[in-house]
Amino acid sequence: MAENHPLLAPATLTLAKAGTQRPAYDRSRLRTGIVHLGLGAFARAHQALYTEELHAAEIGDWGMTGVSLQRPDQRDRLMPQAGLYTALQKDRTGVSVRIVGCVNSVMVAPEDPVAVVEAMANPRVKIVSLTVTEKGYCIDPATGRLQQNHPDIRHDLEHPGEPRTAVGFILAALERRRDEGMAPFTVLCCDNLPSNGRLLASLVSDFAALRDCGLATWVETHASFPSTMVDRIVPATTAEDIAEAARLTGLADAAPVVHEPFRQWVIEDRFIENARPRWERVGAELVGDVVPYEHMKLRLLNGAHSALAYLGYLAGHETIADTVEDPVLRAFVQGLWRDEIIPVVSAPPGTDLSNYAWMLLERFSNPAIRHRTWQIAMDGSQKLPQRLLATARERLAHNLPLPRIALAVAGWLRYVGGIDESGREIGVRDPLASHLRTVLDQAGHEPQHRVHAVLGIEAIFGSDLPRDVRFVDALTAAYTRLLTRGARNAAAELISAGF
Ligand code: CS2
Repeated sequence: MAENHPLLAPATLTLAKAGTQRPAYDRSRLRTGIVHLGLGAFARAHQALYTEELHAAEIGDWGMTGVSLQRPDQRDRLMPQAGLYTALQKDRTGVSVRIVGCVNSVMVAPEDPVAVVEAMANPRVKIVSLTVTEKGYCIDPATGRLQQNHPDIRHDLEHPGEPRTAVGFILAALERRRDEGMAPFTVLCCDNLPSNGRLLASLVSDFAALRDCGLATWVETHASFPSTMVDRIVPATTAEDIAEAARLTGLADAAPVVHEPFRQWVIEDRFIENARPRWERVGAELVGDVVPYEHMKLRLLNGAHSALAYLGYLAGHETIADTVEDPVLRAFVQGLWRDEIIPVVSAPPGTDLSNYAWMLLERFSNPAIRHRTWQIAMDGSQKLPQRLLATARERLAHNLPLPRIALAVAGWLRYVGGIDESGREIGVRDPLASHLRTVLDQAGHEPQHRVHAVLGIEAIFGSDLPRDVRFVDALTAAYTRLLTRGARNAAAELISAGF
């Protein structure tokens, strides 16, 4: 692996091989203005890179403290490197390499939650941003309300000064700031959820109301939760990526990230005291209303990603790039965009949705990005509502057919059953995995019974979809076809039937 290389550290930066971009500013002058909850690969390849590029132009107040809400891994890898890491931008034309310096420190919340609250309450901190994934919000995906019975939320109600959840940390730190007469920070949600800022504001408000009505009112009056649309494809880092980063830079990095060239960040410009990095100088779009961008991205990109993840996995494809190389699944996803999603999504100003979909296919085909179908298939119960079911509802409202969406949802249903098409066990990762398994086991083998049983999970399907005969019939037909014919043939039959 990387034993022959010196470790990545401030003192070894000058040894980086030619062609490696290094922080173009004095890191010792970087003060922490952002606390980021959930500093995974995505945030390090997206928000941190925008911020990094900005520092080359205006160094100062926007260093980042990362907080891991669960495991110590990121801290254990990053802190021996003083927060430095390598970002590899890859496509079919090659790789470009950058060492990133804007992460000042990484904390592990379960080890010292009080210290995390203190870091967030520091008056220099103006922004608390988050990428904690869909399940990190303790939300009921179908209703958008806080799951008050979630064990971690119950914990945070009993121990408000030592929280576990993102919502608990935000409220504890806002409370501290209120008590000390400080302005709140801006809360910047960067997860793939609809109206993510508004949603998080209402979760924090739900939680605050359970604790103290005065605090709830203060948060509602003073805090700000702009919504954002974030986009960049960033697969999980592998051992090969670690070896490649060391080979390219000459420095051993335990925590590189790999990403595609494309990126997009659309942010509602509602920051407390207008205190924010000038991210627009490096390509972010600051807008009044993020909703059209977010609908486009969640429904076209993420909707297609989930559809390809389930059908591709079942058809034996390891990555999204492999899946869209398969002519049948490529035609399937093109039809999904053209015939089922685009007709019911409004385009953001100046955007042509057919071009956008064409670009998505190019991005998905990037052979240098090995984005595993298994990785995207994770947490489907939290992803389906905003990615595929929202489009299904739009189509039903206009009385339009939805055979491809039904096949994608059927793919998910087949997948969470836990056995693949060749009889092998699937490693299903989902907060509802065991519930889904029980529900399906109890339903027996008849496809319509299995569909009926799963549609009964209100947190995923709400109360409307199970009552809509058109949806139930489409899903039952797709699922039956998937069971008898397999994912690839089921998609091929849809295409040859003229859908
Ligand atoms: C993917 C997203 O893992 C997933 O569910 O669909 O992470 C996707 O790659 C990003 O949203 C792209 O911006």
